[in-house]
Amino acid sequence: MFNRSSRRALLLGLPIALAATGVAAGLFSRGVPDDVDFSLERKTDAGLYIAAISPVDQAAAVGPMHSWTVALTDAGGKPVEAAAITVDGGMPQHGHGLPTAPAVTQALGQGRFLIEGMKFNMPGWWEIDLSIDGPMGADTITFNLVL
Ligand SMILES: [Cu+2]
Repeated sequence: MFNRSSRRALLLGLPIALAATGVAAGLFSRGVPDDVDFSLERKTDAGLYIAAISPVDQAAAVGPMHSWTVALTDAGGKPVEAAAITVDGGMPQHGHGLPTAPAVTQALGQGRFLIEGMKFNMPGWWEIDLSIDGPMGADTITFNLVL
């Protein structure tokens, strides 16, 4: 059995352990960091392009396969007509990628490109990563959304 002092340590330690567990759960599974940028139109990481993404039909939702468009301009706002764009992504808090392999399937003109095969299979914080290789050079951007 516990002597008096170790029982006291146990009684004091239990709430602290519970509080620490709660904080860890909040950090690692629920809360999205305050500095995450959720704008869907932004400069790319090196500032070579401005990229905007939007779902084609309706707001992005968990479940169905759907498409997005990317609108790409140079830093001055002139549409980029030809670029090789690859799509990746995943859930940073879960350590997994996208459940599908979405890809740009056509250039729609005026700097717009179609991404097909996007699917989100669970609620939470998702990243959509674009790698862009165009006339200004190669650049990347990560968009964030919470579903
Ligand atoms: Cu997940």
